[in-house]
Amino acid sequence: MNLIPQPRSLTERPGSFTVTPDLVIVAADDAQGPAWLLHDALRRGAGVALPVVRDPEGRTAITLALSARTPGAGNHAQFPSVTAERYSLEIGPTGVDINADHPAGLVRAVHTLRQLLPAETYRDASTLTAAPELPFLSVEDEPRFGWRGVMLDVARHFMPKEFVLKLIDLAAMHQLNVVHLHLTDDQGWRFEVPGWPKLTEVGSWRAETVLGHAHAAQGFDGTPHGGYYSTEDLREIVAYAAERYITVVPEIDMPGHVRAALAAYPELGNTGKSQPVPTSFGIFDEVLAPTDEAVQFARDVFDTVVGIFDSPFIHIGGDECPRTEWRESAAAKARADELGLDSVDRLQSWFTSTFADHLRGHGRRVIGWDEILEDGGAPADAVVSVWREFATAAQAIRAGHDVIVAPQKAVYLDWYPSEDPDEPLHIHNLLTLETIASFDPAPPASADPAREGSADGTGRGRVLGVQAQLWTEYLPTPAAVEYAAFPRLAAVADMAWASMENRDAHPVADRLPAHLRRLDALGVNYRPLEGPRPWQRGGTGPRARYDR
Ligand code: TNX
Repeated sequence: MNLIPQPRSLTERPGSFTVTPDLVIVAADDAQGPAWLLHDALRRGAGVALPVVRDPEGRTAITLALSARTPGAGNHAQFPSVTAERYSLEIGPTGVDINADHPAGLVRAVHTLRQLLPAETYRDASTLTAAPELPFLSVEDEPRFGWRGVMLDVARHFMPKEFVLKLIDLAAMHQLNVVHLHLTDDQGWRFEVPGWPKLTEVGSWRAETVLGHAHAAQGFDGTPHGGYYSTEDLREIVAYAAERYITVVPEIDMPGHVRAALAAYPELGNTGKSQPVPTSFGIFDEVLAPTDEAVQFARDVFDTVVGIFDSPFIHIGGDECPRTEWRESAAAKARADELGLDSVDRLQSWFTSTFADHLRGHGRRVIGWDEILEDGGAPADAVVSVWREFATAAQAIRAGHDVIVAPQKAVYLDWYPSEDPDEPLHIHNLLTLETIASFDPAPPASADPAREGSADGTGRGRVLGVQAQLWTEYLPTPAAVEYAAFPRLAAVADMAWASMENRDAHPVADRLPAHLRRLDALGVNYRPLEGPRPWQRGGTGPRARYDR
């Protein structure tokens, strides 16, 4: 079957069910959304427009049913929860039966069903010459982790809205349920905030971009780069994801990585100095000043964000925030004293709590990169994205935090996919498919924290799940992002969904060749298993890797 991710249990039987135009899709009111997703997929990819009905009236059917009713449960009411996503799928001579407790589970089943059809059905128009067949089988499925994410950095390089929607589709196909958008960074601010017009007028574009790697710059390209999403664009992205039971988690990176905001409003910084949006990449000393104005700015930003995104979690960044400017600033020292902090280094912790309090008032929880654990730490309800060292996950859990496992050595898809000197420019290091396929995201001291609800028996912190990162310093276009993402993201999706036992029994490497036919049909610029095609190589210009 070559399903990715591997379902929890799958039993094949001899025979197959033919998808013919006289079938109907049966769904009660609460299952209509998933039913129409299936309808749309079959109409486009298989050329059959099956009626979606409430009563089969004796016709052969694909039936989507909710076994335990969850009246009024919105997309996010049960997120992240593995039980909301479990489903059963039964294909036999009398039809197809899908059951789940929650519509999210029905959507996951629809995506499994789609993978059971010929790969050609992933095309936007049917190229089939015969009615497609579905193998007789039964699947009982449930994810290992309730948070299965992919982060796209749309700040370093702006990605068109169409590509964000495509990534949501690709996430859905791989049974991921979180698309995290890194919306702000030094090199660009990507959405509108009422009252702060210069964020987009000034902060959303830079004059040019470094050619080659920042550590071996080959000059600058002389071409402005920028873009931002309108509020309507973001609402569309959120709604599109919600139809697929995917949560869009917005990230506003503060108090560091804010040079685009400071280019727009230098008064929010520690020096007041006006500097343009940076044209190269790295970690900059310029950070928010610990002032009332900066806090008001952050509140206005978060108030806008919660009006657009319905995610119960809002990411506040918090990574790579040098203390250099605070240490040199008399005003920052005075503010730290006034707040009773014994060092300016603790100002980041104060920012984290201030943001968390504000967002809690909106009924949301903050997530921060693992630096929020340092110099005074974060409120207990803050979720920690563990990115530097995997071992930090266990520490964060012991400190009472829920964690998202996102270690660079296992899930940073901006790292090189191979040691091939012909690889196109990536940021650095090496992350192979094999490394991903063998990584167990459960921290030691716990066999399966997702099931126990606690990694250390305290009943406090726990692993919400796993998330891959696509940082785009050196992935300037959707094609470059697709090359870095696939097929490695398929292995991440398998890691996040399937148990270790199931992954050992069904190595993802065995399923990838068939899966790549699906990505071919979708027109994804993936990296072939044997290495880059000639036109995907770095060549000898600024897209060549500089470390070879
Ligand atoms: C570190 S991961 C960063 C990003 C970079 C990334 C490159 C994290 C929280 N911060 O700003 O883009 O490394 O791999």
